[in-house]
This record gives sequence, structure tokens and C-alpha cells, in this order.
Amino acid sequence: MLVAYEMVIPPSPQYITLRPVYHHHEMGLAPSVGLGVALAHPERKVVVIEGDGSIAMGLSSLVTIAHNQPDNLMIVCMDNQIYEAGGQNPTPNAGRMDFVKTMEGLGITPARSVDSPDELRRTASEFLSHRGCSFLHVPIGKRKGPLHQPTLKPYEMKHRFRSLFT
Ligand SMILES: Cc1ncc(C[n+]2csc(CCOP(=O)(O)OP(=O)(O)O)c2C)c(N)n1
Ligand SMILES: [Mg+2]
Repeated sequence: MLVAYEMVIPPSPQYITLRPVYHHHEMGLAPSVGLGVALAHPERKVVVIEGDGSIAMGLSSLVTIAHNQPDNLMIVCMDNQIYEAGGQNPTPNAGRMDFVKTMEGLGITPARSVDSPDELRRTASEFLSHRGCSFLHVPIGKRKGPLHQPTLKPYEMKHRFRSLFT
């Protein structure tokens, strides 16, 4: 499984991370990179994890994803209603934008919001085995620990990203 994300998530041995995709805080880029990887590697499942502010900012990439309808792409939106990594200001979409309806309107289905850890586990597992494109909206709270910062330099990130596909 390949996981592309811009957000502040520590690496795990359970998946190959594409973070930082090629740079640091590349808001809204993860869905585009995830689409490219999903189309180039139809045999892999690609999971994109992105923040609410970044999804709203990069909505046009979702139009392209809906147009391409990859068989193997799952998009997860972690919605804390703020720009956490940008200084904790509220996002303009906070409490206003219905992500599920927006995705349905764009043609990305199934799209669902979860409101408990159990529902998150069930829906994530269902979507992971779904053949097609899916969107999972996860309301979350504010960060409690320190911000996880990447340790690699941008050119090291680029080489690491490339090395995953050679
Ligand atoms: C075009 C652009 N504007 C502003 C920033 C500064 N910035 C970096 S991360 C971030 C917040 C991203 O918010 P969100 O996608 O909701 O993720 P969160 O940090 O809340 O997990 C901002 C504003 C940026 N990197 N790029
Ligand atoms: Mg956010």
C-alpha cells in the first residue's frame, strides 16, 4: 500500500509513505500525486491523506480524479477545521463545507463521513477493498503533541520518492 500525504503523520513500517511527497507543506498536492501513482501502478492500492484546508484549496485536483476514476485510490480528509501546520487559524471552510456532498457532486463516490473510531475502522477497511475511487471524511480535534517536522532536505525527499518507483 502506498500512502501519499502532506500532513503531519509519523512514518510507519506498515505502509510505504510518499511523505513529504516532494517538498515540505505542499498544500493540496497529495491528491494529484496520488492520482499519478494510482494510474501508473494499477496493481497497488494508493491512499492519500490530506487536511481539510488543503483539500478545499486543491479542489480542482478532485475534478481531475473524478474524471479519471482510478480503480485503486482512496482519499482520506482529516478535518480539524483549522490550518494546524500553518499556525492554527480556522480554515474558511470550517463548519460550512459539506465534504461528502461536495465529493458526491464532483463524482467521487462512495464518500462518507465517520464519527467514531469504530466507524472509521469499518469504513476504512471497506474502502480499502473497494475497487474504484473513494473519499473518507474524518473529523478530528486539535493536535496534542509537537508538530512532526520532516528531517530530510527537499532534494533528499525527491530522491527518496523516485527510488520508490525504480
Ligand atoms: C499555498 C500555501 N499557503 C499556505 C501555506 C502554509 N501552510 C502550510 S501547512 C498549512 C495548513 C494546512 O492545513 P490543512 O490542510 O487543514 O492541514 P492541517 O495542518 O490542519 O493538518 C498552511 C496554511 C502553504 N504551505 N502553501
Ligand atoms: Mg486542517
